[in-house]
Amino acid sequence: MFRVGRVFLKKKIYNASGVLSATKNELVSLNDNEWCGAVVSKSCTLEPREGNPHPRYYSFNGNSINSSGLPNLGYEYYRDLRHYIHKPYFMSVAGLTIQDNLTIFKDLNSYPEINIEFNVSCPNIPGKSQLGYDFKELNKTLNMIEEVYKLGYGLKLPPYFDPHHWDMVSNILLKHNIEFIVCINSLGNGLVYDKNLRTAIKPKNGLGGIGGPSIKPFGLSNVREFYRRLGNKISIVGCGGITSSEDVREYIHSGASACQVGTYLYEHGLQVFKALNFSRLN
Ligand code: RRO
Repeated sequence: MFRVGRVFLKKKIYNASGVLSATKNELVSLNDNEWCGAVVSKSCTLEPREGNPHPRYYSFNGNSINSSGLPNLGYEYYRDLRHYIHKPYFMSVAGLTIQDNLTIFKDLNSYPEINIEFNVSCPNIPGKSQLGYDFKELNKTLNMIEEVYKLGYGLKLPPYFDPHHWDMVSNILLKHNIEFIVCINSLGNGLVYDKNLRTAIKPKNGLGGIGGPSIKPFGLSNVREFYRRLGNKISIVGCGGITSSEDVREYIHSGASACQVGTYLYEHGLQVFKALNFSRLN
C-alpha cells in the first residue's frame, strides 16, 4: 500500500489533476482502471468556468504547453461525484478568491471521504499570480482555511528553483494541517512556437504551463529537497515528466510515496497506468 496523507493506495500511480478529470465519464474511467491508484478531479472553482480561448493545449516532442484557464463544472459537481468513485478520491480545489476557497473548504468539512488537493500553483489565470510563489499570502491563506476546515489536506505546489525557497515553504507547511504535497505543477509561463513562428497556444500571448519529460529534473529536485526537509511528516506525491517505470523509480528514490502522470496520460490514454509498472509504451 502507498500512503498519501491519511489514505492508502493499492497502486502507486494515478492521474494528475487536469488530465481526464473534468467530467463524470472521465473520472469514472479512472475509477474503473485497476492500475490507477486514485482519482483526482480537475481543479474546480465555486462556479462553473469555460476556461481560456482555444487553442489552449499543444504538444511538442512528448512535452506539452497549456493555458486551459481552469475550465470546470463547478465544485459541487465534483463533490457530488464522490458516490461513483470507489478508490481514494481527491478534489483539486482552486477558488478564484480567498472567499471562494473558504466557502468551498467550509462545505467540504461535511465530506471527510473527499481528500482536498488545494491547488496553489495554476499559472494560467490572466491577472492572477500563483499563490505558491507569494509566501506571506500563502501562509495567511492557509491560516484562514484552517479556521473553517478542520481536516488535514494537501497542496499542489509549483516548482521552486532556489534552496531558500524550499526552506521557506517547508517552514510554512510544517505550521499547518498539510498531510501531503504534490510536486510539481506545470512549469509556468513557457513559450512555444509552431513551425510558422506563431505562438502554439492563444491565451496570454502564448504563455503557458510546460509539462512532460523536459520538466522531470525539476520534479525530481522538488521531491527530493522537500523530502530532505519534511522527512516522513508530510507525504510527497511526485509529478512531472513521467513516461516510464524508470522515471517512477527515480521519483520514489527521491522520496515520493506515489506518483501522478499528466502529459503522458493526455497523450496516450488509460493504458499508461499499467504500462508504467513495467516499461515504456514504445
Ligand atoms: O486549468 C489550467 O490552466 C491549469 C491549472 Br488550474 C493548473 O494547475 N496547471 C496547469 O498547467 N493548467
